[in-house]
Amino acid sequence: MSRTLVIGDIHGGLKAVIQVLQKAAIKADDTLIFLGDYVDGWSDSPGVLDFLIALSEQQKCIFIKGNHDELLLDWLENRHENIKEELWFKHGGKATVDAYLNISTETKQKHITFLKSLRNYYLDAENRLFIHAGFTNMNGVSQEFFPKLMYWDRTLWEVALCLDETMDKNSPLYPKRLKIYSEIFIGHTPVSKTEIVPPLCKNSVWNLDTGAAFLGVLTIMDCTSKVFWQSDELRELYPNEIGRN
Ligand SMILES: [Mn+2]
Repeated sequence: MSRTLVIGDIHGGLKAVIQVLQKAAIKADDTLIFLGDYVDGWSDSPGVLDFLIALSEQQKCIFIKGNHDELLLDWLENRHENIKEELWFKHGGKATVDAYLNISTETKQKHITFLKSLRNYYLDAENRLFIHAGFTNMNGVSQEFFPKLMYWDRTLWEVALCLDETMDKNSPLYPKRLKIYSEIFIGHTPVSKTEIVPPLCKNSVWNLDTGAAFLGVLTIMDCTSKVFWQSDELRELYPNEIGRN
């Protein structure tokens, strides 16, 4: 039977993506939904993009946009002069800039095309929402007034985390944002930056960012059965690097 699998924030960790797809024994009829933040952190950001582009030619892949993916697109297109002063440079961008030193113009153009094709969110037939960070509009993503929040927001996860799980859904105090979709799958805000943890579900919001950019691992999960597989620690896969630590 074909599956739908969701993958958390990769952050340049190509070896980890290859590993989790193998562990999950991906088949050609599986649908893969990537939650964004493909780049910045470990040294393989261009390699991750090449890998994802090639993979999408073999099977159905849905690529969501992360904030780091937009930051890279901006850099690739606009070539900032004082890049070292930017916050992006300090938050994983330096490894990306270094990695692009040896990448051809043709490949960069391919990556620009890919980064421009990323979608802000994906809603499936079962009313499950896949989005990098969150949204703020109480009527859902189609009404979001500030689209960038779909890959920058942290309030959706904060609300899901702090909400008492015993609260009655019919209570007037129950957050409207958590009643629109059957489930929401996000990345962006690591469940942990310091240890290996499973993906975390709070009030039907699944957070798949298990800290691959930091001291954690990369996670892939079957959206229906909730069975998941994780990579080795990224600091072991890239022993001579620091990632975003
Ligand atoms: Mn992010």
